[in-house]
Amino acid sequence: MAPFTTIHRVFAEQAERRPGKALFELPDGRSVTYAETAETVRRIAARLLADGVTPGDRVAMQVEKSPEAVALYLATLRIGGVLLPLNTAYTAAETDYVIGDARPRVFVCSPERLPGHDHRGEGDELVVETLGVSGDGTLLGGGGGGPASGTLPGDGGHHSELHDAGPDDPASILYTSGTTGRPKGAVLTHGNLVSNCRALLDAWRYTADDRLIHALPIFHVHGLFVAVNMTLMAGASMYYLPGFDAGTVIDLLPEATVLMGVPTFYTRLLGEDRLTPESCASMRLFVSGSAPLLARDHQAFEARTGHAILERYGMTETGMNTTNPYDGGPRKPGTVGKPLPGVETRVTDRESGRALPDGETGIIEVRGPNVFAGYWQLPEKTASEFRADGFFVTGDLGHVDEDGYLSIVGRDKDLVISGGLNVYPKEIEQLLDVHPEVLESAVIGVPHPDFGETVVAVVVPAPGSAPRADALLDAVAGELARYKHPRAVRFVEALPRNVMGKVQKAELRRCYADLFVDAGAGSDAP
Ligand code: MLC
Ligand code: AMP
Repeated sequence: MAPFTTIHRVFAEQAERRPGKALFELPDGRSVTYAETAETVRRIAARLLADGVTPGDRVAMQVEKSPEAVALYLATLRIGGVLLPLNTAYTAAETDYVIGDARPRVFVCSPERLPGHDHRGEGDELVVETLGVSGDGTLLGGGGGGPASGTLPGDGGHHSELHDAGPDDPASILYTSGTTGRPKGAVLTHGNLVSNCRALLDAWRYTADDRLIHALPIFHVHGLFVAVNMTLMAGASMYYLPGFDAGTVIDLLPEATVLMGVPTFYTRLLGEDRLTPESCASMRLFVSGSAPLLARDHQAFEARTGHAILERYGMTETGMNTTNPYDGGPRKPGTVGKPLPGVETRVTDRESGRALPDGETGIIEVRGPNVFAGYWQLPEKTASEFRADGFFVTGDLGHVDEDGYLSIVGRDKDLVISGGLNVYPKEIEQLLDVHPEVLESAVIGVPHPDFGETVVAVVVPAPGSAPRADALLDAVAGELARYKHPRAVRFVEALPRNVMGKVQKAELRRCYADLFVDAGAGSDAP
């Protein structure tokens, strides 16, 4: 067996092997090579060391997408730090919670974010650095009085200086909310990242010849630990976009070979006349994941382009679990394929944990080198999500067909996935329920033509109150990232409950299923 290696070590090797090759192709026509990125990694690593980061320390990153942000990720790993990527849409309250929980040594934020979110008051421990979208800010020494390039302590740039992480050492903590309404940190190890990346490179035949269109955010598993890691490890290049814009992606298709996206990417691309077999002539692979891709969109995409989208299934806590085949079998619409090599999945009965025969629907469980180490400082919560034999209980519902393909048919966890972003109803309900004009609330996800699902709040007014929807939304808006905001509020006299008193969300979802059916992309409450 090959000795254990890490993402940052493979990157360093790639940078030596192909220094002049473009890693990033930017929208303004500039490119950034492997060697240039390696140099930025060394500079940032030196800065982080000077900030006092030691192995195991967390480095929080809440910055706009830039090549330097990827360098910050690699620099953190290079010195044994643990990367804590934060969604740039988080409000100050959401950010403060995560910073307070994970206690990073350094918090790197956008320069624009600094005035509103200066965490320096949280004790001497936290060092705040800034990194702007064009590499400006204190982190790279431009404007914050940091040391100049090339003269930094520890800036040797040799492999021997790379931190020698083991497979079980933490590499990153990704916060994911939960049914409790409080975000919890999923601790991913170096072994998780490398093993999953290797399995995907192999499964999708991803090589140095690939040119990826990267239009995802880099604060989630999909954009960072799938798309970026695969590109770095393969020595490939990426068209690195600030976000998803259908027109820009279509412009790039003739230059590219692979696109990785959430289903909203594909529904939006289908709305473009320029999506044709000709525009996709150089493309070899379209991947979808993070949320269910409707079979109808899969079929429409194939009819329009000749390409069957390859759907795969993953999770923050597990990285990628299953994938449809690249070759050697059909990519079945409505399925997420089979387990990646080394990954085991099974479908069980929720209560007893008994494995169910193929065809029966139950909870999907996963075991393998991809499965995270646990929730940050929550050993009991961690233990409650694992079976005694090491399988992780995903909370997704599914079944396996006669060919071994897994289909996800629903969720046992109370979760809305809007445009590939997770929204936990509890977090919103807790805010609504403390409003003086609200007796109680239930937050649900309903079908949406652009985001797949969107958030709706069903509210029972307090006795004698007649709250207005916009006033309620205003009251919670300041606490919640924009993507979590309910897009409609409906008032009811009482919430439907079962005999146990539990709110029947399935009934509410049925009741409001058509709310956005005819709504256009991006529309708010009809
Ligand atoms: C943006 N908005 C959203 C939203 N994204 N609202 C709900 N859900 C979303 N996902 C808000 C914007 O703030 C804006 O607010 C309004 O909605 C319209 O925005 P837009 O311009 O249409 O959105 P856009 O910027 O184009 O973003 C949409 C998107 C993006 C789908 C391209 O959300 C995205 O890139 N999603 C991918 C998320 C992701 O990477 N998930 C992977 C998680 S990892 P206003 O104020 O203007 O109305 C994972 C594991 C796995 O799940 O298996 O991969
Ligand atoms: P996150 O916690 O953001 O990583 O989201 C993980 C969840 O996204 C999973 O538990 C699934 O519910 C969902 N998910 C990911 N990929 C798919 C897919 N291909 N089809 C359906 N749901 C998916």
